[in-house]
Amino acid sequence: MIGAVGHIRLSRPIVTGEVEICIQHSPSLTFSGFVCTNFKRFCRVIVYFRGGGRCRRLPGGSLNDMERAATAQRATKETEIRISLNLDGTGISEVSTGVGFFDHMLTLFSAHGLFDLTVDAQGDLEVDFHHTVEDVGLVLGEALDQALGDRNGIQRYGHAVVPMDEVLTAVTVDLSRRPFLAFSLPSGHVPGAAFDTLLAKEFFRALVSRGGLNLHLNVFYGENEHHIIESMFKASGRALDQASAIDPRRTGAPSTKGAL
Ligand SMILES: [Mn+2]
Repeated sequence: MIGAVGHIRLSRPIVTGEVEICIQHSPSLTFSGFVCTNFKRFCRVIVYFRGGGRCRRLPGGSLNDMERAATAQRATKETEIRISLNLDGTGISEVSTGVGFFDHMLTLFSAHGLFDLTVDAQGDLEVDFHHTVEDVGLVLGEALDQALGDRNGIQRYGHAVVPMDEVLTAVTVDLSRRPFLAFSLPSGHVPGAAFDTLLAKEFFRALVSRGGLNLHLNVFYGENEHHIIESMFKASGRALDQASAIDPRRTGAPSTKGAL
């Protein structure tokens, strides 16, 4: 019965986090028509019912369809950035960083991760791409962390192996809140493009540090710089989509510690 209910009205607005509601169970009680409002960030509502004097969690009673989205921004003397991210989107993006190739990569990330993404970045491109790329990574990490909320109920791990013509890349992610980046290129690879793998590494390093994730990028082989970086962004999108997805069987933290 509860599993079919998408929304529930609460007597007061929820800020964020986990809320447990105990409902007096009666045969005549109907849940349709309840509407939840004031959800600005992800909240998990767990519905219990009272039967036989005890309050019990209903199987499938977690209502997970609350919005998992966030907007983050940052303004310094080097860059001004605003990013909105919806984890449960459809891959729609509007990206403007002033760096064509970077826009192309972030668009791929959104499309293959099925994230809705808006990126508005103005950076000191007269210097070079570095500040803009790194700061977009920081702000995207911030938005990701916010959108994930308490990280309860998520898959936590994700991986994707993605080819791009002659390149094959594997990305593995753990949304552990333990920032770590492993970044491995084919041996002997020499970075060589206006937007090269060293710059891509700066982006991922920033994303990892603010997003609170462990990210392993392994390029097995391939030589074209554009292809290598593209495979990284595509695979990262897919792996992050998997790791951030809600597993309906999981009601708490995806860790035996009890919290991430
Ligand atoms: Mn391309």
